[in-house]
Amino acid sequence: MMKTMRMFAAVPALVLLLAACGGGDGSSNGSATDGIRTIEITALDTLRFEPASVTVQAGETVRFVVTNAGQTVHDFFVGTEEEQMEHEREMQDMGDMGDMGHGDAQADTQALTLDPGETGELTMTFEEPGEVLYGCHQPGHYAGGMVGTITVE
Ligand SMILES: [Cu+2]
Repeated sequence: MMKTMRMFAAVPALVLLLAACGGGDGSSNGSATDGIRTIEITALDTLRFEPASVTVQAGETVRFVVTNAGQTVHDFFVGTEEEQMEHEREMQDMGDMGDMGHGDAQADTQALTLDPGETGELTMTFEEPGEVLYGCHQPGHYAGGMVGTITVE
């Protein structure tokens, strides 16, 4: 869809737009109203995401708004099962460096690390039908079942 592609291109430009416009155009301030669907997800200390599964359309750009409702740090890492396993290994290798250690650039666009009570946003486009996962890679969480499924139709 043309609309989807336009929105995807607009995301990196948002900071520039905000800097340049300074809020003169109040009627169109909203990336939130520009057709990007928002999916709210809550991370819980029971090592679960609520909801545990979501469905998106192929080519659709969605904004995940993730709230950590727990008392401990949780991650929201989006990737295939393979990427989840790889990320899990990386996190284990980093050991005590812990949550500040997401070294690779890829993780920066696919992952949030949320303190207790914190809410973060991740805007992504899923191009191909299939199954993608969102997992928490704090120690023991992914193994404990803290993973959800994104079905791309
Ligand atoms: Cu977690």
